[in-house]
Parts: sequence; C-alpha cells; structure tokens
Amino acid sequence: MSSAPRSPLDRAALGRMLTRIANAGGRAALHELIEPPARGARRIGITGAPGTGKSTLMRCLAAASLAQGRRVGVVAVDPSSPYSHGAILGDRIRMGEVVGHPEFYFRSLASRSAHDGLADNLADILCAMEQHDFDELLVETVGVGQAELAVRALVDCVVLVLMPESGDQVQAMKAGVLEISDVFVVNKADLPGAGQIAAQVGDVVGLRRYEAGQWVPPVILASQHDAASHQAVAKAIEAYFAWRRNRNNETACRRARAAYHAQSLIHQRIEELLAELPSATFDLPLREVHRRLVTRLSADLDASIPPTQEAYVDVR
Ligand SMILES: Nc1nc2c(ncn2[C@@H]2O[C@H](COP(=O)(O)OP(=O)(O)OP(=O)(O)O)[C@@H](O)[C@H]2O)c(=O)[nH]1
Ligand SMILES: [Mg+2]
Repeated sequence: MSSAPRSPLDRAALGRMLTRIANAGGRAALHELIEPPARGARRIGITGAPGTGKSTLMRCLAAASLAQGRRVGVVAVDPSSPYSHGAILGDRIRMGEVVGHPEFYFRSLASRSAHDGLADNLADILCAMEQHDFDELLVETVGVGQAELAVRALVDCVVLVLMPESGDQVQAMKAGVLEISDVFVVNKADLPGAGQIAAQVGDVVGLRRYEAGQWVPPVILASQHDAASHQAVAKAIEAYFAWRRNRNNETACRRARAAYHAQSLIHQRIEELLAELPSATFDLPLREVHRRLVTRLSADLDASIPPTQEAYVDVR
C-alpha cells in the first residue's frame, strides 16, 4: 500500500483505455505497448472450474482488502463469446456491495480468440490498470489446464478453487496444474464431500518433494457464509506474499511475465495474419508461407502504418 496521498481513481479514463485495449487486435497492441510500471500491484489469480464459487470468494477477498485501505481491481475473464453476456453479468452481480466502493473497479473480458483461455491483451490490460495505482488486482479465470498455466505468468499468486464435486478433477489433475497453484481452496464446505476433496488435494500436495524454504501450498476449506474461512484464505495469501518477498526472485518473475507478454502478442498477431493471407498462399511451400508471415509481421513495426480499427464490442 502506498503511504503518499494518491489521485482519485479516474474510472472514465480507465474504462476507455481498457475498452480500447480489449478491442484492439494484435497489431494495434504492438503499436501501443504499455510497459509495466516500476511499482506494480500485487496480482492474485483466482482460478478453477465453472461454478466453484470463484467470484463469491473474490468478493470476500476484495472486501477485506478494501477494508485495509487498498485500491482493488477485479478482472473477470469470461470463456464464452463476447455476445453471451450472461456469465459476465453473473460475475458483476456476485461482486455485490463492493461494486459501489470508491476504491474498487470491476471489469469483465471475453476470452475470444486467446489461445490459452485468457483474454486477448490481458497482459496489457493488467499493466494499464497498474498505471491507475491499484494495490491489488484479482484476476478470475475459468477452467483447469492451459488457462492456469498462462495465468501463472501474469499474476504473483494463484489460488485454485475446487468444490465437493471436483473429485474427478483432482484425480485427473496433472502435476503441472497442481504445481502452479500457491493456495488451494475447497469451496462450498457447507456441502457434503468437501472434507474428502480437501484430503485428496492434501495427499497430492504431500506427494511432492519440497526443498528447505520452499512454499508448501495450504489447502483451505471455505464456504460463502463462513467469514472465518475467508479470513483464512486471505491470511494464506498474505503468508505467500511474505514468503515471496523474502525469496527475492523478482527478476525471474519479471522476465517470465515479459516472455508471456511477448508470446501472447505475437501469437495473436500471427493468427490475424494467417487469417488475412489469401487461402491460395497455403498451396505454396511452407518455407514461403513462413517468409510471407515474417515479412508482414516486421511490417507491423513500421509506425507509419496505422493499426487496423476493429469493431467496437463493449463487454463490460
Ligand atoms: N453451497 C454453496 N454455494 C456457493 C458457495 N459459494 C458460492 N456458491 C454458489 O455457487 C454458485 C456459483 O458461484 P460463483 O461465485 O458465481 O462461482 P464462479 O466460480 O465464479 O462461477 P463462474 O464464474 O460461472 O465460473 C452461486 O450460485 C453461488 O451462490 C458456498 O460456499 N456454498
Ligand atoms: Mg465467476
């Protein structure tokens, strides 16, 4: 948290900027790269299968952080198309009373074409929010697998939310997905079977070898009407950040984030360029297709060509 007085949150300017970034194609994003500010927000990813209670948990975490004087931003990535607004509205509604708080900002994003289940230009969105002096950014992503692996690069702490029906998921979880989680929450502990799932996750966590001083992810049972369980989750997140500060590996994290940022921009842009190439191009030898792609990609860096204007789709 900053001790210096800060300027009020300019919602209109932030909203406009986020809409522009969310709707920009890869080329526009390449033109308007936003560098991460020196003092970034602490970023927490809340991830898990649909309906596990991620938004409900985020509301409680956001309320706790707001009560501590933090400026909190929530970005909810919706896996559906930009035209199905149902889940997007659902996420906002779940935020409940915190939505009216002057230091709280909420934004939904459709994942659209993003190859990894995250939203296009999410890396830029988060950097843009950081320019508005947020202390904490909570990022909700859906699904288990690629989205978790990708969100790992963009946030500092990953909270994986499970629920009593997540048994199959726990069994099917590849070690990789478990390894990217820093805190496990077994939500809906008021329903039968939660304790069993927590025990199973605890077993999987316990199977791993930990070096001295390594973070061992806690497994926390939580439920929406149990405030103490949310305090336990908030405490685990604080403990993780304290551990991270002592570990002093900021450089490695910054580099991993920059690598993801570059990869997602280029990936998105290559998809656009592939779609733009005349279909007969693909009758050519692969080496020639590759040459044409690379030539077009380098032409992007010519600032004299304005980025393409894309259809405006506001998904707030
Ligand atoms: N029984 C029970 N229901 C809960 C709990 N937490 C959330 N729910 C309910 O579960 C449903 C889904 O909650 P959300 O917070 O929207 O879950 P989500 O993971 O954000 O859902 P998506 O964004 O659609 O993936 C809602 O009907 C909540 O009221 C809980 O602790 N216990
Ligand atoms: Mg949600």
